[in-house]
Amino acid sequence: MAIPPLTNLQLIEQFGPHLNSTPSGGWQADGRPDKLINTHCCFCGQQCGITLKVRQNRVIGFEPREDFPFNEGKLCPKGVKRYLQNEHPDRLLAPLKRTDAGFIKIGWEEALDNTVTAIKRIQKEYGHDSFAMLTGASLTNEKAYLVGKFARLALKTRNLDYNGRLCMVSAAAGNKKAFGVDRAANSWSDIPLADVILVIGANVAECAPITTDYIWRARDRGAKLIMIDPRVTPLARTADLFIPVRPGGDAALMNSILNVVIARGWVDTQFIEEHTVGFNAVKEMVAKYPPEVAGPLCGVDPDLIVRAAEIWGPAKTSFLLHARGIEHHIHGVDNVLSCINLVLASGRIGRPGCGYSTITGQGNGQGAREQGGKCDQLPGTRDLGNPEHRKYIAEVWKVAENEIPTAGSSAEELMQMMHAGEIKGLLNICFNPLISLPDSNFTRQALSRLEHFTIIDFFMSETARHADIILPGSLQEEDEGTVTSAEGRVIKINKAVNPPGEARVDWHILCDIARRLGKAEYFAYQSPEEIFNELRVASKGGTSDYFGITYQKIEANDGIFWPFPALDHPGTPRLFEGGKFFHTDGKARFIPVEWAPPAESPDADYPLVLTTGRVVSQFLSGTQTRRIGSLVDQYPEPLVEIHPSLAKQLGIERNDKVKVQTRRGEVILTVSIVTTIRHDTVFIPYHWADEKSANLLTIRALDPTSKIPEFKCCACRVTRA
Ligand SMILES: Nc1nc2c(c(=O)[nH]1)N[C@H]1C(S)=C(S)[C@@H](COP(=O)(O)OP(=O)(O)OC[C@H]3O[C@@H](n4cnc5c(=O)[nH]c(N)nc54)[C@H](O)[C@@H]3O)O[C@H]1N2
Ligand SMILES: Nc1nc2c(c(=O)[nH]1)N[C@H]1C(S)=C(S)[C@@H](COP(=O)(O)OP(=O)(O)OC[C@H]3O[C@@H](n4cnc5c(=O)[nH]c(N)nc54)[C@H](O)[C@@H]3O)O[C@H]1N2
Ligand code: SF4
Ligand SMILES: [Mo]
Repeated sequence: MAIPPLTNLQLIEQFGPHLNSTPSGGWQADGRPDKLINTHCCFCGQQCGITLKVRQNRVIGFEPREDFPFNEGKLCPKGVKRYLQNEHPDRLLAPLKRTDAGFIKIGWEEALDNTVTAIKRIQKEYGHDSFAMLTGASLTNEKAYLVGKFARLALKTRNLDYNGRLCMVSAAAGNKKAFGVDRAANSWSDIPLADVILVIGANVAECAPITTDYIWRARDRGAKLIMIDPRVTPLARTADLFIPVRPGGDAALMNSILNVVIARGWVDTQFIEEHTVGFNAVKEMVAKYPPEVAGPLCGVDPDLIVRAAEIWGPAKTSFLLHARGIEHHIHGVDNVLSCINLVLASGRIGRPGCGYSTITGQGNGQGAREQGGKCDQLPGTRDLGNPEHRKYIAEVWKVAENEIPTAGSSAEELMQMMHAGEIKGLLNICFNPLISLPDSNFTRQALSRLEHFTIIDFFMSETARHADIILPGSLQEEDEGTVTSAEGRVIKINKAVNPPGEARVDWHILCDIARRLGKAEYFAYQSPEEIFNELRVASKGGTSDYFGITYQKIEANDGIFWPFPALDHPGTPRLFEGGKFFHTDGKARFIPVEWAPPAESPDADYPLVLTTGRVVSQFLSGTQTRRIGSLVDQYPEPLVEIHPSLAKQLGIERNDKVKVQTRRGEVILTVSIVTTIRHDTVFIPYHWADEKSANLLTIRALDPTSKIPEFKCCACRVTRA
């Protein structure tokens, strides 16, 4: 009989904690934990299971959870070091107020009083909508739900939006149009069963590291991997077929692959007839994209398009994955639809090994958009413009329907309204727009024009430097709640420690402000679970139905897949079983998309394409990961990736400083000359601040439907500095 290997925790129990102590690990060899808390990583949407080790109300270490079915003991470098935030010397420990002499510490009473007085004054003078709220998808479902209710009932403003606007909205809009629902079509357990995996616009190895393992498992069975990206990312180096698309070329490329698939008869006619509508319009559209026409549009050798079709077309099972590479565009929604058209035509969805998904970005990228942080949505992914939906939520909230404001503006549009002086006040929890929105110079001006700005954060973010009042909030491990992972799995975050100093749990802060605005009756919660139980009812009957989910059930099952409409429901890891989609007729929609150029194409003045993204050791705006020494060591500053042939042409050598300029601004950074990028494309990771910020360069151009900014391409010029 095989003896199961000891888990790391068992080893530590037997042999002592020195087994896990590292020079930069930060916990003493004598410090045995007095508590072990099972929870999840606070960073990306993979939501790996971890165990936090706690000693005397301090997080002193961690273990990856080997029993959690998603990551099974694996973590990426960020997950390994995430626990170092709890005791970090930069933690905000008391409320701060801006004065002429800089920020000074003040008491909570004074801080909250300042905020509430400003809200009342601004709203009295300029109307309710002149006070906006920004929020983020690192918050739990409970907090996201609370923020949605808080903005609508306590602030009475239409103008609430969230940082998922920079992330998930193109995928969400595309999925809703095609499938009538916005969630990963499959749990990740279908990936290893696929014979072909097509990844487009996703740097899986660096941004969804644990997904790499699922793809490898498929390849161990002989699966073929196609990767489409302007850069040969780490996973792409192992692909069977790599297609170096020019940024912004994806819809032409995907239309063309479908063109060949149709021409060779690799479509599932029965599936199309029984489960979809609109195929003929798509067939007509893609007829305009034979490989020799599409190739030049997307900067790709037409033969590669044919080879992709030949691998994808005849496969028995397949999985298509995409992420921000195709979504961060003014045609982001169209790009998503061009992928879905290929999947639907092949009929390979809703069955074992047959799937499709966008890879969710932030920790609660999925849940936060369902619960009401998005300017046009109510809980349960309900539509703020739909009278039935409004009426239902009004009943749950015990208010009249007309007390719920109508849909407001999206995040970048809100920034434009601040710039124009239409929005005068801002409350921000969990969003760092100064780093993350395009065209940072514009964002900085907009923030400086506010009459009042309060922010709730646990670190002094770059955006917080512009605030009048800073309220110290809580880290993920300082509160409990739920989040919904990339797979659509609702999981439980458990509290390990109390917030340090005078910092407070986020939801207490919001409820306190609501009370001071005279709305105590709607915010009399005693615990996150009480908020969750209201959320369950609010989501009931909506597409993202959580009604049957309880904290106890999540813990007992290592997470639960929505929709979960009743207490005895089995959960839904795979949507669309039996070809049943979420539109009222049960059918999926083919939607034809035409390729169109990006907002800004290269020209004589700015001859290159700039694209931006991530590196494995840093997370988003970097407020959290730029404070963790070992992650900084791994990638200390942004490097400008350019191809050797371009470097030669520009007279640039290894480690030179280069100036990258666009019509918005310029940065001077060190170059990284790599053969893994297209000759005509320049890449800069965006996690850094001030003069190192990639968003000094990017363009404020939005997708007309999703309002996502075009982070993934604009025109630039590179010179030796
Ligand atoms: N290490 C790390 N992991 C993260 C995050 C992080 O900040 N750091 N953030 C999380 C979040 S919120 C998100 S949204 C995800 C993002 O995950 P990804 O979307 O995978 O990451 P990005 O680096 O933004 O972009 C992905 C790829 O798109 C490519 N690309 C650029 N332009 C185009 C194009 O026009 N077409 C195509 N096909 N590809 C293009 C880039 O070269 C890049 O390799 O990662 C999550 N995980
Ligand atoms: N050029 C370029 N720009 C991009 C992208 C790109 O690829 N290229 N990607 C975009 C994408 S996909 C995303 S998701 C956005 C991210 O946009 P950001 O909003 O900048 O993301 P974060 O860095 O998570 O910032 C969130 C802030 O909230 C704080 N915070 C985190 N968790 C909590 C919490 O639980 N409570 C409280 N109170 N505060 C918290 C953090 O300290 C941080 O200051 O950036 C976008 N910007
Ligand atoms: S950042 Fe993502 S992949 Fe890395 S450990 Fe955390 S949840 Fe897992
Ligand atoms: Mo994101």
